[in-house]
Amino acid sequence: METELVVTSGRKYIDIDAYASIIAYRELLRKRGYRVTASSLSTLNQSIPEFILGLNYHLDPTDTQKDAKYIVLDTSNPDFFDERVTNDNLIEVIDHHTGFEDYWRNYPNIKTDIEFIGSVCTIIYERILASGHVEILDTDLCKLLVAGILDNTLNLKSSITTDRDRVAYEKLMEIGNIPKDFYAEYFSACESEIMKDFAKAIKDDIKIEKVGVLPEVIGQMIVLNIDKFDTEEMKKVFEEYPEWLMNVICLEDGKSYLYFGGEGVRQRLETLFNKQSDADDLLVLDEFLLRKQIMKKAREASLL
Ligand SMILES: [Mn+2]
Repeated sequence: METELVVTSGRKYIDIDAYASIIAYRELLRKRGYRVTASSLSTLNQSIPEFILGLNYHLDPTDTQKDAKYIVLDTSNPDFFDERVTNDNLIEVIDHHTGFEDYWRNYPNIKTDIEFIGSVCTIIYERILASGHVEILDTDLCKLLVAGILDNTLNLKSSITTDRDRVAYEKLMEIGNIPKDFYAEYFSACESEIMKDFAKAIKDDIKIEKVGVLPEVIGQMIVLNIDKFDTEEMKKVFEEYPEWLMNVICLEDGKSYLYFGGEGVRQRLETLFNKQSDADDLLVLDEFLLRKQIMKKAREASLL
């Protein structure tokens, strides 16, 4: 039997960029004649609200062939790959988180495409375009990719947003004939999803990775308005960790609210950002940064 290709992503939790891009890449590879599925052993986080799950595209079951070959999207750190992936069954990595480019140079048989761009969905859109299969982009597939771009670029307002992301967004909106206010529908659906179980929403998007002076445990949440953010409830989630950081990105005022706990964390963050903290447990950045940007900054600072 023909080898099965499995498109998958990270371990533990995946977000809309991963969810949408693995589904869209499956559609492209299927169109090109491959036997391919898209699946994940991980929990879908709150960036994937119910109406997204109700679209016409879904993940496949995870019981894949024993000799299946894997393609990983939206992460390039091998410690955080879906648990079925090994360096022996892996054939391709497409990501927009930096840090592991050198590592993958040691594996010339594994194709890698790691670019610091707003969203992996943008890369997949470009591949669909380049392969000449734009016809697979129906409204629901466009909505998926647009949601991934909106989420990962913070409504195209984050400084990591590239012109490629903007073009992909505009083209997908046009091809899918998607109403202009789709971003509002998407972000308010995510907010409702968060409010259903606030603590769980935080837990479902915690990254544990030691980078530079940052605490090892880093959470992230995107909110429309900071007033709705319950700091007491949040602190309970981090109680079990000796040190932690929570990046609350507020779309309305364009700021990152960095809450933190643990000895010495305040000073380390003040040094890293060259900015006084606003309280014992809070440092506010004048423009929002995504967690991956904060980690990139810390990684670069540690190399100086
Ligand atoms: Mn992403």
